[in-house]
Amino acid sequence: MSLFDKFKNKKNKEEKGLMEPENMFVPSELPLAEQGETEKLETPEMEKVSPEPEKVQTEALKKEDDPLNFVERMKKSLSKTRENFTGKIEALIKNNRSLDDDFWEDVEDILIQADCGMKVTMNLVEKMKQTAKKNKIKESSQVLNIMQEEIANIIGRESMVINWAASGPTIIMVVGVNGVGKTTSIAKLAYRYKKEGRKVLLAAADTFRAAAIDQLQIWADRVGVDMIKHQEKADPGAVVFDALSAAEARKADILIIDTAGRLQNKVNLMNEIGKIRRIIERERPDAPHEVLLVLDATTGQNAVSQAQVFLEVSGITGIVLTKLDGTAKGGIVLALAQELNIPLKYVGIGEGLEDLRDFSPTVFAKALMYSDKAALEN
Ligand SMILES: Nc1nc2c(ncn2[C@@H]2O[C@H](COP(=O)(O)OP(=O)(O)O)[C@@H](O)[C@H]2O)c(=O)[nH]1
Ligand SMILES: [Mg+2]
Repeated sequence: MSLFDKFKNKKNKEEKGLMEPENMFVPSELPLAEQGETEKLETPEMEKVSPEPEKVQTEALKKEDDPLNFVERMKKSLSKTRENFTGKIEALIKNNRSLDDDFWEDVEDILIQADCGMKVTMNLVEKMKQTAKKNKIKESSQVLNIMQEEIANIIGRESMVINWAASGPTIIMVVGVNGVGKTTSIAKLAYRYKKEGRKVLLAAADTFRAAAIDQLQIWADRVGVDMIKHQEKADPGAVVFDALSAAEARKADILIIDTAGRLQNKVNLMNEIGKIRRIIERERPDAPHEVLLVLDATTGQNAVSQAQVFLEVSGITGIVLTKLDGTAKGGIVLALAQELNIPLKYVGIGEGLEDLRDFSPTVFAKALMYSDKAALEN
């Protein structure tokens, strides 16, 4: 049985409801611990995902001077995915020069392994077959070009920008489970908007641990923007309320709100996000202007399940996909585009302040599919 068939079987089981729904989510990232067991939640695993500010700052300083251009930088950060995806297709082309059924089946397996997901794989291979037929292509070596175009088509819309407020501060809420890169992405966004000449204010509404507030403060100082904070365990709603007034009073152009990603359980987490949202809506009927869901590319298909949970409750307007640099599972970009009707707005490609880029389908497809010509020759 090919890998693709196995996947199909699994998918059929899911569709028939044979799998436990909790298997679809990532329990380790949203633990269903008992209420009040806060001690238990402060696990070493949590420490592992928090950056050491010193190290991050030095890294950031180094990377700010990165001379590589956009496509080159993207190529570099996608190198693991490229190896696992385009590299394997190149190897296949070398071994199978004709576009027969075996060839397409092997392409399917490669796409599944790169976390493109079932729908994308079926869709992509079907489109490639059609194009190959239409253009009377017989040689497998031409498949890479077709694929690059089809990938850009699947991902769709080009350069989705932020929905700026017509007047007053633009309010951006940032949500996602613990460790995905919310705080780091907020720092990167703040850095970028400040560089564009906008006045940025941050709100530390992840009051779950003192360290989370400190971490955002370090970034705020580093970038040189103001931040509104309360004590650890304070009501996040109160932080947001204060931040909204401060944003008006200080004539900020943009307020970015950090939120907690780990509460006692999923219901608590969603309630807290809902509450913050309602406070924003009450104070500013036109806001929040963006609710950005941060997803970690290294979690592969789990990122899709996470997104589905958040989509149910929090009115997500865009996705920030982090850690593309650290994964061979970059096919997740395609799965997210296909499965969710939410634009991928930014991608994280490193730990430095400049390592957050506007997402462009064509640049992504180009960086992923660039062909190492030598690899195709003998
Ligand atoms: N390599 C890489 N690491 C990242 C990226 N974004 C975030 N991280 C790291 O992921 C870890 C968790 O980030 P953090 O912002 O604390 O996550 P949060 O819990 O969602 O706020 C930190 O070590 C970050 O440096 C990225 O795009 N690439
Ligand atoms: Mg955080």
